[in-house]
Amino acid sequence: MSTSVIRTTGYTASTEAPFIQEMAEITHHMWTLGWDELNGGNVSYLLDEEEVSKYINVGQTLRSLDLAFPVKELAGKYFIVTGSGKYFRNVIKDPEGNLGVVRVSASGEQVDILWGLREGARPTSELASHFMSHIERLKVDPTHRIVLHTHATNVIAMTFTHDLDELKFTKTLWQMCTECLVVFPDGVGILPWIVPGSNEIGRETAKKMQEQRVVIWPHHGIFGTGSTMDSTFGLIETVEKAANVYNLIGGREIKQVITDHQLDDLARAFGVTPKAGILEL
Ligand code: 2HA
Ligand code: ZN
Repeated sequence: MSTSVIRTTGYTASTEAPFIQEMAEITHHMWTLGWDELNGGNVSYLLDEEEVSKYINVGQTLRSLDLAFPVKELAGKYFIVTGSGKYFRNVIKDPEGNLGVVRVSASGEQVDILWGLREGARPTSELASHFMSHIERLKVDPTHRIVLHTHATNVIAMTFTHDLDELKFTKTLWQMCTECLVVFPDGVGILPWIVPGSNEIGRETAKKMQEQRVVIWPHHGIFGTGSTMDSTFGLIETVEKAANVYNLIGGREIKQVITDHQLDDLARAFGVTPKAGILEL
């Protein structure tokens, strides 16, 4: 007999679901990077009904929660999300206690919890930013699936010492490692400091997501979006790497840089269009 949970409903043991494993893997990885201390960070991942229903009984709602912000655009959509107050460190050993699969109700005013979030747990405190960002990214990219928020250490540090003008910030990141421009030609958006967990920060984050896939919250962390876990994590990892190089340089004298013309050559070679207003050619 296998030691995994055998359900009488005919569903495969749900923790075998690839989307649950991906969530467990990525949260563990980010925790080991030191980005997600305590309950820091949150992830949401848009799923297909067909994929969810292979592992979870979508006909059975465990409970429903009211949303403080209606998301009619997401009605009927399924997501796997991290839980509010839950630690990334613990997801891998207890996915069902720390993650949840939810479906947005037909009115867009509630979420139905279908799996996980055991013992009354709630979806991430940043659900407004996640859901509103999903709405905006789906408008510009139908393959969009993932919103990932993490307290990437070097990005946070850089928001203390660098000008927060997003064009200047983007240019510095592009200059730190040659391939940055290729990975995020759309640049990074930057919000002013806003109280986290609020609908306001959700709205402002989503507004920035209309133009780019990365939004930085000064002195707090970063939001990245994408169509796969690999590409979304890779995007954040690349921004964090550039911020790391910036911090390593610190106040020391810079003797040479990647010039704007070299960045332009790079963009042409890789067929990407740099965000306007940054390169001076
Ligand atoms: O507590 O990261 O922004 C989770 C967070 C809030
Ligand atoms: Zn945070």
